[in-house]
Amino acid sequence: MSYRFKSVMLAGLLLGPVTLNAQNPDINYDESKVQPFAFLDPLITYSAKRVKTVQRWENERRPELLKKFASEVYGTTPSRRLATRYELRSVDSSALGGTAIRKQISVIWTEYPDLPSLDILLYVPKNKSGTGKPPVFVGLNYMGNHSISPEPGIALSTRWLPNRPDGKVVNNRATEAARGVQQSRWPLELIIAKGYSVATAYYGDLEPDHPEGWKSGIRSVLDPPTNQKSDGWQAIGVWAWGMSRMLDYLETDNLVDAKRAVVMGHSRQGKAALWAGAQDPRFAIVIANESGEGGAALSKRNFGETIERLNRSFPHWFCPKYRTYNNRPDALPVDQHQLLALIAPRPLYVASAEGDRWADPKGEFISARLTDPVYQLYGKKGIGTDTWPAIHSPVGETVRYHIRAGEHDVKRYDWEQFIDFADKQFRKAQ
Ligand code: GTR
Repeated sequence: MSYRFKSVMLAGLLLGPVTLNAQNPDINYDESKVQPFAFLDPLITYSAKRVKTVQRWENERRPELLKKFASEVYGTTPSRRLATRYELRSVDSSALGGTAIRKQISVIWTEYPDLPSLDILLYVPKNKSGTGKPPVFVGLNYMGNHSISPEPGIALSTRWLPNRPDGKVVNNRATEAARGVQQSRWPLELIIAKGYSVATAYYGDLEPDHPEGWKSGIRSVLDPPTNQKSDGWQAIGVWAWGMSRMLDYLETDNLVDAKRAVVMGHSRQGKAALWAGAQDPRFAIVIANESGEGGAALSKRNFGETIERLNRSFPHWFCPKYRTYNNRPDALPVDQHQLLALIAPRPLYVASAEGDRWADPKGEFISARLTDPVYQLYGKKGIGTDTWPAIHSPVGETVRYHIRAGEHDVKRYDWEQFIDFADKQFRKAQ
């Protein structure tokens, strides 16, 4: 980190004259009220040594940061592997108007027949545009596999789902009318036309998203939260783990190139995608869309959602220790740019939306920018500029960032950028 950059950060981007009540902080949306905060250098170890080589980063600093994110933020991922069996439920070789193969595969947890399976929906392009097997986007969806496309061959999820005011999910169960309700977030035609596969699954297959959800999810058998360990595994960690299990399956499927797997998540799934990418180096590219607090956004920058709000609204997402930082993010021994840095040297995309101030778009940008010194260790250029870009003007090379007009959502524009980024990165790697 150059001195110039540090001083620009501290003087220009972060300083503000107003003091907030530390006991009762309000949500701040005023850039002039952003308080100065400590910058945690990703390249200085907890024993105050400066990391100057890739070797030291990989052998010492990266592992100690990973451990800290587990003990302070996301909880420790259980190391026990669950035995699995893959059951092919359906194959349609003329899906999406004949352009794609659609498969549905259930991951069965063989030791626990009562545990819900993880139901993967996979689309593979029939028209291979590049050489070899197509790369694959991997991501969890919010409303069931049936929500990403109206194709009637997709099994309607029978799992617990949050009710919808439009009546398409009633008594926490999907109705036929729920088909395709989130198709705008998954522009399959575009993705397939560009030569990419997509693998998705409903995140509630792993753990329904409410405080009691663990009882019918993976945690009930792998690590029940009953004794409240301070680094106990929680829902974000479970979803991250689930994306790695999807990748385990994809490694066995000859239709896709699992070495070119792109983990992508939006919002809470953006948080999970980052944690998955940090822990599982098999993900070749990591994309976090509007992941905000506990995702890409700096925790110590008081803008938008706070740790306290996050833990209050979603007590089942983060480990108990994280709650001790409610209202005192300054005491956290990590900040989220260090999570992003754990992705290096792999390509990383951080995306924000102008109308999504809750997620602190500028805090997401600064965080991405602060990974640059780690990418530089590998001879790679990350974001490469201190200037927060204008709307629809992506910046950066191996770490890329954009801010889109509009609200908190995943839009076609976002996918266009992600695909373009993946194209460039995979071309470079050839
Ligand atoms: C919000 C939460 C955010 C983000 C979002 C989402 O309510 O406060 O951190 O995760 O949900 O997942 O849509």
